[in-house]
Amino acid sequence: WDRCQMLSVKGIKSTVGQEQQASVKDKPVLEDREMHLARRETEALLQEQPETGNQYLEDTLLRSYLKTHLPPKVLEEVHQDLERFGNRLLTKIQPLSWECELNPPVFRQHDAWGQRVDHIHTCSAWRRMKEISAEEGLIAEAYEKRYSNWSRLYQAVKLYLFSSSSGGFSCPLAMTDGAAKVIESLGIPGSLKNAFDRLTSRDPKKFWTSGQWMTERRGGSDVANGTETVARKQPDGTYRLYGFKWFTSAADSDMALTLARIADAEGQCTQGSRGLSLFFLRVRDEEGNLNSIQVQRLKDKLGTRQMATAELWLQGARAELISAEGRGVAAISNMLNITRIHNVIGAVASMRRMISLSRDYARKRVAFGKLLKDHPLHMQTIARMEVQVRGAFLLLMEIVRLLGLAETNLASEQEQLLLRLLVPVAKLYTGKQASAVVIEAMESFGGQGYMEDTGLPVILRDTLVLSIWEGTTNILSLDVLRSLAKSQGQVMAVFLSTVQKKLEVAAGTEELSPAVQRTQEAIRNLRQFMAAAGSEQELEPAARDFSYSLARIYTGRATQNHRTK
Ligand code: UCC
Repeated sequence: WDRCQMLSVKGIKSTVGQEQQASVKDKPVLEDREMHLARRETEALLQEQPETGNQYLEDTLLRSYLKTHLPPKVLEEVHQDLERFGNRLLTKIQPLSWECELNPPVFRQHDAWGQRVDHIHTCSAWRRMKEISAEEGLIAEAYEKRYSNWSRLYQAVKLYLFSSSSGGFSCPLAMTDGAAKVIESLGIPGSLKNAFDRLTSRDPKKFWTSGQWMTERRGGSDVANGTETVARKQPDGTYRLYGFKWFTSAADSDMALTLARIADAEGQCTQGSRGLSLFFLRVRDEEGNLNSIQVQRLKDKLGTRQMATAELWLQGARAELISAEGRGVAAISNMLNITRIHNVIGAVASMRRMISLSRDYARKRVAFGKLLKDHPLHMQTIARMEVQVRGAFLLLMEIVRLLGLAETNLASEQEQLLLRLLVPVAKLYTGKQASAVVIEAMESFGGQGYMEDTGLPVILRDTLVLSIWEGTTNILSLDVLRSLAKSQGQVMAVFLSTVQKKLEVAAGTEELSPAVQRTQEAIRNLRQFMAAAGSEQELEPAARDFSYSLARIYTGRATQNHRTK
């Protein structure tokens, strides 16, 4: 049917019926001619592949942001490293990423002789990604703080560039960063010094990645009621954990942080959030044997297939209590906030990658007698996506700038409050935004966007998870309300005054006036809504819309304030 359809579309009058009627004598001649035509037509359908060059050099917004904000000395060093890294990504790392996609992890529960081995086999490219992550200091950079408060932002920029070429390795890095942050916030106790050094190491032989085992069978969002894992204290002060972890990403990691309920002498546990404590554990011992853990199976996911996500039985896994008893959720929230920032990085990176490819394609692909870039409607669609990614990128930079200040004790109280609010706002907003933008960008390639071997569907699949893991859109909207309640409204006061002040600066530029006015109007609506809103319960149904408004107002003002240099 395809060949017949193709020939008739091109005005060649041939149908299967006619072909069947041709005499046996004529058949080879006809077939020859059709084959020839078909081949020629196929060749005419060949299209140039969309490509990107050095992702750092091509990202004008990123470069202008760094130029505007970084001190000159830092900029000089960072620029050199990022240019080199951009080349490494293009020539060495991107091919590995595709290898990871083509060789997903394989789980072998038993060996040939029936022995239980629970081996998760990962491909060499995946293991190479781990080494590269250490060599590039993708975690270390944030903890060495050699550029003081700018180190966090610099690390985020490297992760952003790495993200779309990482073959899914961004996920273990997110949790590794989160685990390092938790340990650092505990003051790096002696028993965790080795783990901290390894999580933040630049030596591939020493470097560890961490998992974050929070999700159990009864659900991923309601951690307080869903966690069944029990911790039993041992005579030596350590604990043994018994339970079933239902969704453990990067199951090939070296260590994990996890929540459990400590059983008392009668074996009773406190239910709810107050019963949860935080534990550190090694996944394997020095000999490579699992720490009383059994792997039930690997998850069959829509995307992030490069990464092993497993169901794990903890059958007395030896662990160390690292939070105060009953303070597990508060202690792991440091990890959550970091992984949520990584989620934003992933969202911005996937949008940026798809739009860069789409733009390149528009310069190469001819339709209706001219390049796509010369079709105004096509370019308007790309421009709209570009606005989205720019806003999201500037929101991300603002968050990591604030985080850098907080981590070097340079953040004011207002800046800390703003950071607390912006993390869930950015995570929930960009997660949804990225899915929409990536689908839109996919369409700009026509049917080719839907073809597996272009690699574009991989980006889509991996993007779709961003609104789900690390807190769904609604859970994060409630977290926004939680941050309001906990600060007794102070976060909103800081948010509004920050936006207002910055808008006054932007208002000085005439061409920005309509945009500034629209943002002012949005702020007025927000104020009215807040004045009319009652209790937190009454606010709940509006939590998502409210959070979206905060995201749009903040990105609107960030876009208006940033002048490309
Ligand atoms: O593991 C997963 C997949 C891993 C893959 C990671 C890769 C991602 C990067 C990708 C890169 C490309 S997914 C599992 C993720 N699970 C979640 O995100 C859980 C979602 N649920 C929540 O976030 C809930 O809101 C909970 C669990 C935090 C709610 O628990 P509680 O116990 O009801 O919370 P409370 O009672 O409100 O809070 C307990 C304490 C409070 O402190 P105190 O007691 O001092 O007032 C809160 O203020 O924790 C504090 N707290 C926080 N503090 C809670 N949330 C936060 C927060 N976000 N920031 C600061």
